[in-house]
Amino acid sequence: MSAGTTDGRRAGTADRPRTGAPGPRADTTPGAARDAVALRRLAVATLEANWEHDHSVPSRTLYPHQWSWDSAFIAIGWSHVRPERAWRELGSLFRAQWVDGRVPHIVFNPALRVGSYFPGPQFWDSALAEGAPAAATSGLVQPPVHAPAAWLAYRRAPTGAGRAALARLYPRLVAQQRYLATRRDFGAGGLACIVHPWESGLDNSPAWDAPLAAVPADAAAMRAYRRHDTAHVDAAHRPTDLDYARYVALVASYRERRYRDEDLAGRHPFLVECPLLNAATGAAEHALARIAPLVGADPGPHRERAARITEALVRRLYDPTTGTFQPRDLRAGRLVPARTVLGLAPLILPDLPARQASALVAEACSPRFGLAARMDRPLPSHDRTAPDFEALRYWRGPSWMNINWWVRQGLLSHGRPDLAGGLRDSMIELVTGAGCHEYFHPDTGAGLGSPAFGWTAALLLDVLADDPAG
Ligand code: 9WN
Repeated sequence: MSAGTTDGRRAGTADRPRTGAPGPRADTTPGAARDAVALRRLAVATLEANWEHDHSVPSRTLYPHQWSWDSAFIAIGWSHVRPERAWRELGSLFRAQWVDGRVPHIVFNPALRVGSYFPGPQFWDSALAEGAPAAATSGLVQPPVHAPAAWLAYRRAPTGAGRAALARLYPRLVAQQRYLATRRDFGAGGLACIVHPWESGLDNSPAWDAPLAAVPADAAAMRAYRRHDTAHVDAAHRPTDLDYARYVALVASYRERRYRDEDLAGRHPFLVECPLLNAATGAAEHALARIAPLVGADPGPHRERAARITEALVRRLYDPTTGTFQPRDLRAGRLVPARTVLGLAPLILPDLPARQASALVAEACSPRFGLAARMDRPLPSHDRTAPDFEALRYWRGPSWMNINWWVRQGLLSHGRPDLAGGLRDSMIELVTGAGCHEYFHPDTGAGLGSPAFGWTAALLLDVLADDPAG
């Protein structure tokens, strides 16, 4: 495998060509990806092309900075081909950690021109916050999938350098957990709240429609801004202007308080306990319990916290009448009724009680999501039978590799290799047909959003390597 050409340089300057095309053309044409070798080559070429000095961009066109949970998924991919990059990826992200422990969801590359992403660093103005790093960042978080990623990367490449990287990361991963457990538990029930849909990673999921409806905003407010996303992708495949007006209003509300979490409870218009973010927090404690002995720390407290998070998830977010997990809208004081793929996320927890685990498998196998040992397409992001299911619009229906990878991990840890196998085959088939797209049409498998997308490539490498027949 060739060494990356951008190593050691701050590429991505204003005059850099901004195409999404990675590497040599023959390697990146979906039609060439006929078998596992070609697919692997496609994935590696995509990762190489998105590498930027000390991190990976999710996409050269749509997302040219560093994103938090993208970097975690991408590190898993790097661990298969260039483990040192997995550690650099996580290391660069955690260098932007705030003093309070939050890991910002975007770390901006100062070399890029103004307007390369909306909302950019000027809009976030992280410098006004106490304890923000020197680098410009957003003030929000994303699901903390970094400890599981670090553990998987180390397990894949258990070298001395990997162990040293784990030792450096460990206190930072612990601080991230502490931030979520202490500053974000607005419901005082043992779960962290998201204060913006972007924090869930599933931005315009129908799960957020009800809580977002309480955020006063007008689509016309977007006339004051220039959206960057719709210059690259069909607007019909993206969140609406009204969604964006609300996103912007929520950031403004948080920014006005200099991103301080104190007193947010009574004032901020969006406070929701998300099943995915909290499942990630629980999975992170499980991963930290595996990492702790390697770095001379005690795994006991991590196991205890993991058990408490699982218990809180079941107590606060599991709905026995629907048999799935649903977000809790703290301001409205109720569970959100939409049955989205977010509800399946707690399956990742190995200590999820058998009752809830079987309910989630049944939910995943229902016509809403279509999981089976032989299946044509991976799970969609929303209930296929719901009236607001939209096959083309972002997190309201399309299939995504990271969510399917997540569900597959859960199926493996709950003793369902048959279903995990069906899911794996359908994921590989999807990328074979369409290339490393950001998301996919849930029926036709057509590639949507950005081409050459980082976590699609990374997680493809992971499922390819995990060959049950090999
Ligand atoms: C806002 C980078 C990110 C992902 C999110 C995905 C999308 C950003 C956007 O892209 O969100 O954070 O501009 O739409 O929803 O999951 O991390 O890939």
